Amino acid sequence: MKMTFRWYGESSDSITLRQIKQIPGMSGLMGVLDDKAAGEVWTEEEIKAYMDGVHAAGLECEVIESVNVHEDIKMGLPTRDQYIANYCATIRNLAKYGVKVIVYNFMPVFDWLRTDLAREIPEDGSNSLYFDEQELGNMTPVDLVRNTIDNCNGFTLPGWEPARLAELETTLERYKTITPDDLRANYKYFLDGILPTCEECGVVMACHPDDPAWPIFGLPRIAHSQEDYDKIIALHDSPCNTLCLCTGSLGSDPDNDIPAIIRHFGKKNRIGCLHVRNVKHLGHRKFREAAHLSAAGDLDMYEIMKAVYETCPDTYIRPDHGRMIWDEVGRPGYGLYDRALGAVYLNGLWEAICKSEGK
Ligand SMILES: [Mn+2]
Repeated sequence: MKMTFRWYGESSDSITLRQIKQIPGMSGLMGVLDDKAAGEVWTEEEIKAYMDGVHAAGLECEVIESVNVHEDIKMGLPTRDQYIANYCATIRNLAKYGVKVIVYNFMPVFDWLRTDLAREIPEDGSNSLYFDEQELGNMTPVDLVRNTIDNCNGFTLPGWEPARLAELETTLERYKTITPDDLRANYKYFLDGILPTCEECGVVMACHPDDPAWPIFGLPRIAHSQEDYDKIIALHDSPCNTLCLCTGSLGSDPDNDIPAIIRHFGKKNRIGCLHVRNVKHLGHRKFREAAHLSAAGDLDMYEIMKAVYETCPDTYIRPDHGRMIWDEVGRPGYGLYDRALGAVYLNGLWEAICKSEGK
């Protein structure tokens, strides 16, 4: 297992590579080129400049996140072929600089959704991302987007770029006629278009789950349960067609048994990487993000790490969204302190599991 950390790049992250390097047991990044719009080719020059900086800091970058899929691909528009060709070019360029896993999602319009980006946790005065479907009931999609952009402390969050959301109403209108099966058919077209390139370059695609793990605003969503992922894997049978198992996203639905899902896909060698974090259920479709420690939320982190150890021990893991603690100001969910605590905690569990197995 390699422990990694999400980093947005020098110009758009409050955290430095030096700080990341100082977290015990940190091997490298799950990186991203934050200024690239969905559908654009990531050029060799841009990737090289990013990688040179990462390597100079003594870190690796074998996983890249948020190579976003253009909306035209998800909607199955005729323009999709050009965007798929661009995506293949990006895969080739990333592979040249040592990338082994690309994390993406196939969620229509929105990336993750929350109704509050800084809900205070009464027990200790820290705050974290929060979702309550009842609060959402009074908001239109445009309200929610405005609310999210206004509360990001000046940072842009992945999937929430203002430019991408300019045509929000038109896009939402178009999706009204797209069923989950239509979306899956468009997904298959995308996978058929890119997976041969992945196989050729030795890169695996890892699909991030819907977050939260249920349909929102009537949009089709097809990646939030074991059953959904069985269907995704069946769309194009390739070892490069894997999932990014995000415990917090899938875990927002208490019906998802996370260790069982890890074992199911780990045994099939279909986990490309994991985001590991905890979540606290507060009622029906209502939750907040918790500290990584098992006792702080509703997921059993020991069982999660054990399932990884048993079925996909050579994977990449990163702590996921953290709380804001110790008066840190930063990108909601992506501060330094709580994610660093998460990483060392997960490394501690890993060491204990390895030693108890005599390794
Ligand atoms: Mn995640």
